[in-house]
Amino acid sequence: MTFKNLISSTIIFFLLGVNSIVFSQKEKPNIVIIYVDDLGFGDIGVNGAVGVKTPNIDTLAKNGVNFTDAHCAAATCTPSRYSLLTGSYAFRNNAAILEGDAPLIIDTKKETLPKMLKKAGYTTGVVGKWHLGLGKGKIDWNKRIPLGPKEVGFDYSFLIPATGDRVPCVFLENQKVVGLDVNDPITVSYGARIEGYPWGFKHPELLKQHTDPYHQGAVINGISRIGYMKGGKNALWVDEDFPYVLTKTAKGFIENQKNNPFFLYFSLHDIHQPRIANIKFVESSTMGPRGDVIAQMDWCVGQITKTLKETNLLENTLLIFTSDNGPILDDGYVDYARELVGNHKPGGIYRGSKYSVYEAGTRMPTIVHWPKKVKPGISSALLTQVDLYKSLACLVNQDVEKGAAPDSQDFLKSWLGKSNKGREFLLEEAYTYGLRMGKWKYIKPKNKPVPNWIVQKYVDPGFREEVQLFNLDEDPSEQRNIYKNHPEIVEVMEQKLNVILKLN
Ligand code: NG6
Ligand code: CA
Repeated sequence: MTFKNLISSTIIFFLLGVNSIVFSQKEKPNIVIIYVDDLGFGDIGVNGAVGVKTPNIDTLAKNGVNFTDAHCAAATCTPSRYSLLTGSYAFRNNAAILEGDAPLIIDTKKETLPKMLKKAGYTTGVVGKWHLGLGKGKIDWNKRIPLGPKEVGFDYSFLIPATGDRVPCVFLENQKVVGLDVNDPITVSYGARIEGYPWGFKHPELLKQHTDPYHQGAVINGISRIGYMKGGKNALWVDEDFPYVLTKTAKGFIENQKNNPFFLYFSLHDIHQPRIANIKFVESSTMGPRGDVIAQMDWCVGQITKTLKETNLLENTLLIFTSDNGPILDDGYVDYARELVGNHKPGGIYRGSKYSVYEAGTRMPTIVHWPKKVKPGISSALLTQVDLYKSLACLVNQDVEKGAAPDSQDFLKSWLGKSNKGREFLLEEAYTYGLRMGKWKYIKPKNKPVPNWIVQKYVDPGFREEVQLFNLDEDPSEQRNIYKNHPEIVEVMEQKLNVILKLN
């Protein structure tokens, strides 16, 4: 090698070394995102859970990085998931909680996180809750659904189509209803009441848990849901079996990936309502149903780590454990949980909940575990799930297509615990907008109409007629609105938010 060549290869080596970690196809880490539903910051042992033990999650935290200021994109499910998979803020697409028969909200012409990973040679799979819509108009549940995970970039899918409290109560595998009897076709309605499964408001005697007026549609497995449904008797899910069915499917997907790096988006139903723990987990916490399903969820996490260990894949798997939005107590079902027993704080010291713009709405329990590359520790970097797209693209050394992931930024080093650098500005979407700038938290005055059922709930959505500004270093629980003392900070943050929202 000539001196000149040596110099240029050294430069190339350095450039690569600084910007990315380059892997051969065989060395590429598997990527698993375990996405829990409605789990709050304080609901896991390492973050102070009181009434329930989460040994499997705590082990991940102890051997990985536990993040204290990492956020989902929004305080509800569909918007957060949309942002995770597209690297785009949910407001850009008006993404909001979807009904069970809503069309797919992800543009299939655009690159997504799984499509990007496929280009990098990954086999991709999603197991669990979807809630991003399916098809493009009225769905025929008796045929393969034309638009869904496949078109979004997943090679394999096994889904709860929307939420556990919405019809249809069936699983979809690769966009077909599992176990459907063609002689008993499925019809679903979110408008007119259709005859079929009895209606909750007419038959309270059939119910395992009583509900608010919004959850009184089709009664299936003793639980009344949002929406009406007819047919598909053989295909109905049993809520109590969710942990086993989903875990077994995720396990199967992992075991099938012998020679290829894979991306698994394991999207649990727990701890969303209806909270109907399997008998194995009933009374496994001191908090009643909400605690029991946390224990059940922890068991699912343990099954995934166990499978990765047994297949010798744990060492080189980047596992991200987190949640889609903050905690909520009874969200439609009266399950007599003792959620706050022993001073358990679902949102930790943070104010708010699911649906709320205060910190507990989006500050998520977040753990990154990758024995081969990540050193155990705690990180206070200010991070958002919107950035996983570009950070993972950097990890696998894959370009992001032009126009894709417009809001995503590369924070790979921080996600891997190698830097404490976080976002300069971080958007928190709810029924109004929150913006973080270091220790400062700005909340825009009320901006969208809020559904009545949110107002009726015991949650604190956070919108006010006036601006709110908190100093989280001194006041992490957002108790003292000090916007009048800091007009200059308010101005900077207001302007930045306007730029993000492109109002200017
Ligand atoms: C709300 C439901 C709530 C829950 C939520 C979605 C009512 C009154 N409430 O609309 O029960 O299903 O949607 O939760 O309809 S999420 O975690 O998927 O965002
Ligand atoms: Ca959720």
